[in-house]
Parts: sequence; C-alpha cells; structure tokens
Amino acid sequence: MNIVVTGFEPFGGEQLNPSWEVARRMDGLQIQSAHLTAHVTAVKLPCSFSASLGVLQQAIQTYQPQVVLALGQADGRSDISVERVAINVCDARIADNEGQQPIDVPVIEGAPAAYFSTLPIKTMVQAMRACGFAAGISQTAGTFVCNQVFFGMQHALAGGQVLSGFVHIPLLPEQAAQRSGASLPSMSVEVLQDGLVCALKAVIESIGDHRADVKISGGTLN
Ligand code: PCA
Repeated sequence: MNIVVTGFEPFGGEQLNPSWEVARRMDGLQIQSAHLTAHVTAVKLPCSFSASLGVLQQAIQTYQPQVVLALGQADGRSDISVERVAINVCDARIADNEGQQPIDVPVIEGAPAAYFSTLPIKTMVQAMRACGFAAGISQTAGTFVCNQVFFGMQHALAGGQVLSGFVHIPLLPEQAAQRSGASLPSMSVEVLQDGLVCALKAVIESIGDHRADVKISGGTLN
C-alpha cells in the first residue's frame, strides 16, 4: 500500500512549516499493521492558490496512493486536528507566497459547497489519544490554501477508492517562541511524527479489517 503525506512550504514570512518538517521525516517510512505494510512518500506543496493543487495531483498520478494525508500548519491549535470538512471557498486573510489573496472565490466553480474527509477521522483521533497524543476533530480547515488543497483533493478523488483527508498541526516550539505577544501552543516534530504515524497505522488497520469509523463524539456546541 502507498501513502502520500503532503506538507506545505513556509508561508507568512516564516522560516519553517511544521507540516513539511514532519512530512519530510516520514518520507520512506514503512508502517506495519497486522495485514498490511504501507510505504510513505512525502510531497512538498507550494503555499500558492494557483500551484498547490497541480503539484498534489501530479503526486497522486505518480505514486498511485491508496491513502493521501495532507498536513498544514494552524497557528494557535494545541492538538493534532483531524479535519472533518473542506468548503468550496477561498477567503484569504493574508496573501499566499505568490502574492495572491482571493476573497470569496470558489475553489472550484460549480462544485458542491463542501466535501467530508474520507479518512476514518474518529478512528484516527481515538488511536492518537490512546497513545497519549493531544488530538481532536476540527470542524473547519479555514479558508486559506490548506482548505483549498483539501477541497480540490476531495473533489478530484470523489467517488473513487482513494481515502484522503487533512490534518492541521500546531506550530513548532521554535516558531511559537518567536511570536510576540500571547504565547501560542506548540508541539515538537518528534511528537508530531509519532502521533501521525499512530493515526496512519489506525487508518491502515481499519482498511485491512474493512472497519467502519468509530462513533465517538467530536462535536462542539458552539
Ligand atoms: N497552513 C495554511 C496554508 C499552508 C499551511 O501550512 C492554512 O492553514 O491554510
């Protein structure tokens, strides 16, 4: 089984992006479950509304994965946030790395309003928590390049056999330390890697066992 894990290049004037730092460490990894062994390939995506989806689609063509896990940095998040839904809108608070700042523009004209992740998101959260990682469901991937990639990926893979989804991760400690003002939560790249490997192992186990996602609440009241 092949798994593609994507991470983004740094954006917003940063030197690092935890999503690429962890993805590149996972490149070449073999993840074992009882019935399956999965080989991980890491792919770096540009933080660009115009270029990111093309790079992702090329990678899917090249590696023919059964699972695609896209990762992105989310300032202020304190846990490994498994995203539930991608929405068909770009509304950029800052410009991307090419200076583009689309506001209220659909990701794909005429496409549905939203797509759900096709990964077993609750299974992933449950597995990470059981291994001691801070993890949760997130109900929004935002409206910047991460959501755009997530939406475009779900649209391209809709109705097929490939399972795909998105996970937002906290800042690295060295990034959080450089921010002025309120202290932001962070997670080390080692913890991120161990948590994400735990989540991917749960994904391949659930594929191997043809298991449906677990029913634990990831809901919020507000
Ligand atoms: N985070 C941004 C884009 C790239 C990244 O790592 C986002 O959440 O949209």
